[in-house]
Amino acid sequence: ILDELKMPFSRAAIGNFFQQMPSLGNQFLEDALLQSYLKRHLPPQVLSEMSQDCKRFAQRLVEEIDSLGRDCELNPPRLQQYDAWGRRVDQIITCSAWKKMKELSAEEGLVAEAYERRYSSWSRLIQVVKLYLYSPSAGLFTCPLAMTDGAAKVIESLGVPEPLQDAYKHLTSRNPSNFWTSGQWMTERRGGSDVAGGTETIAHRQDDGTYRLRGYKWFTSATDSNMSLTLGRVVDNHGNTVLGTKGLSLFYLEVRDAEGNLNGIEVQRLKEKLGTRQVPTAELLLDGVKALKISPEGRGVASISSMLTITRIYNTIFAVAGMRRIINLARDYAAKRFVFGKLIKDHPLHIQTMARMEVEARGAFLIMMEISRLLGLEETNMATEQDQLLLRLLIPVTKLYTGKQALSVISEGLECFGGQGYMEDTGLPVMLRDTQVLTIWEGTTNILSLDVLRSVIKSKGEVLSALFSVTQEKLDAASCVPSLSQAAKHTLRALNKLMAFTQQAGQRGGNYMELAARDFAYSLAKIYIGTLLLDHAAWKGASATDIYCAQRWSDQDLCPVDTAMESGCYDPESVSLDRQLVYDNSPL
Ligand code: UCC
Ligand code: FAD
Repeated sequence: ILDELKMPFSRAAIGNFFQQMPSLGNQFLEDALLQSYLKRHLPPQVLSEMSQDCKRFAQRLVEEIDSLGRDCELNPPRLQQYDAWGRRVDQIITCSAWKKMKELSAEEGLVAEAYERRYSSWSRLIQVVKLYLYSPSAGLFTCPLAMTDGAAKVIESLGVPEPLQDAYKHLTSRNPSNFWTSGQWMTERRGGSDVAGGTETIAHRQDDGTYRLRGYKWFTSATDSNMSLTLGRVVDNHGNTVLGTKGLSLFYLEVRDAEGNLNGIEVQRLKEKLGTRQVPTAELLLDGVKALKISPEGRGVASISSMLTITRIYNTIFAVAGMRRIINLARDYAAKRFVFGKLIKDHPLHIQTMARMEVEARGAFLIMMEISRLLGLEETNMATEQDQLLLRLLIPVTKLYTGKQALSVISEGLECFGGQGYMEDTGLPVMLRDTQVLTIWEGTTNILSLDVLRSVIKSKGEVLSALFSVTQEKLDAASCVPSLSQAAKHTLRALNKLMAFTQQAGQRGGNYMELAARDFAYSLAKIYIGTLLLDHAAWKGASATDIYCAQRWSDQDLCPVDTAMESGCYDPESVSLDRQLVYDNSPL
């Protein structure tokens, strides 16, 4: 040893210091806000049962599942198009860890829990908690689970008709050998946002009442799934189809037949993606796929919208759980890394940086729980009209906001590890890569901002009235708590500005509201999250950190739409000025 110390850099020794790596603890027990949220809301018996299960599951994550998730990243799927004898086989080959994820998802009831409703209206929220724990360790298996859950939801909303009963049982099974996953094939080459303008797939009715689909699906994730829901246009007796959304119907199909042969599908290629490499995402030629029409003709988009609700919630879960995971790893690391004479956890500027991440993650967590709670009420017929309106409005708001914030928090999180945060073999960079997709799939930020407007217009403003009245009520209550009154008043001022903006904008014509859509959605998110934080902090069981967190949230500009309106961002002339700015010096 003495020799080594004298000559630390020789062929036999590469130096004495090795940084201790961050380690993963029990993510259920370490999550202070999760614990206090559950304590506050769940009935004691339900809390006790689900806590035991989640504690066990979180330990299983540390001991078994987290490394399987890493294996999924290191052994991505590949496509074998031909067998040795030249036959077209189109096999998507996945690793054993990916297959194990499917088994354990069934065992743990990750989809089933929401449909068994053992815990009445809390079932959905309890399922979401388990998915939240699972998500960052799942090697992206929550992607197929999202679509599986979404497909079950569509089938349930159709009343589980006889031809879909088997599929429903498979999707909601706890038995690994019966459990099915589903795809969601909506996007074609012409459009993933503009599905109505982009769908070229046609459906010919057969004598037995089934349909044959022909088309090209441009993005199909988890293409190793057993079934899928997809959109197509029914061809009438004269060979015509109806254009636009009114021509789209929803179809159910099984990917393979009983012998394992593909059902009129050719896998053209697997996509080469920035992230989500664990998941096979393919381009598919549909060449006479046998399918069942499961929506009334022309009601395809409306019928698949309940799937969108579910997958957008899973998107949120992935975003919020990713923020939590990087923060928890970074705080562990900060207690192990020693620089400038002390641990980085003792450098106040580093801790301030992490505290800002923490505020973002806690806010996102509460809005995720809020939509899960509301969905649980709706699914057990316990939701009031106000709850239903809130849910419709908050789904796109939450998806778009948490997806964007996760990118910023996870990027900051990598920086917390310095250069190691950039090193592939730490398993950290994959978190950022995978997060980038959250703002694109299941509706981009702009498309979801426009969906917020759709929900406002369709409800004739009632979704906003519901949100404004719940927010007002909670803020009034919080302003009576001395430590929260300033933050509550600040949030109330933002709410009043937003209400005033809404009234004014309603009187403006043209594309005023379209231009304001993104800032409007952000204002809704910031104000409502601030309100949820205050509401939680006002609870008698709240901690000092709950109070501090609510105060910190309210420090920001909570109503960006008002700030941008004041500076004329949505005035008619800004459209051409923006265009000139973007295309400055461009030949276009
Ligand atoms: O991207 C994908 C990834 C799969 C992987 C899953 C991962 C999940 C996360 C996992 C984490 C690890 S799958 C593809 C996703 N594609 C989209 O999200 C499409 C984005 N585009 C839109 O959302 C557009 O807004 C469209 C397609 C919905 C617009 O279509 P239309 O046809 O132009 O829309 P309309 O005409 O406004 O609406 C048609 C009907 C209306 O109902 P009715 O006729 O009764 O008035 C709308 O109210 O559909 C209804 N509708 C909705 N209802 C439209 N959107 C909604 C909604 N969000 N909720 C309820
Ligand atoms: P476009 O619609 O061309 O959008 C381009 C840009 O224009 C975006 O910034 C968008 O916000 C903006 N834009 C579009 N319209 C408007 C508007 N009206 N106002 C303002 N801005 C607008 N799809 C499936 O169906 N199934 C899958 O399994 C699936 N898996 C995917 C997996 C991955 C990894 C990825 C990246 C995508 C996947 N998709 C899937 C496709 C995804 O849903 C679409 O890519 C997405 O919805 C965007 O559609 P687009 O690519 O056509 O973009």
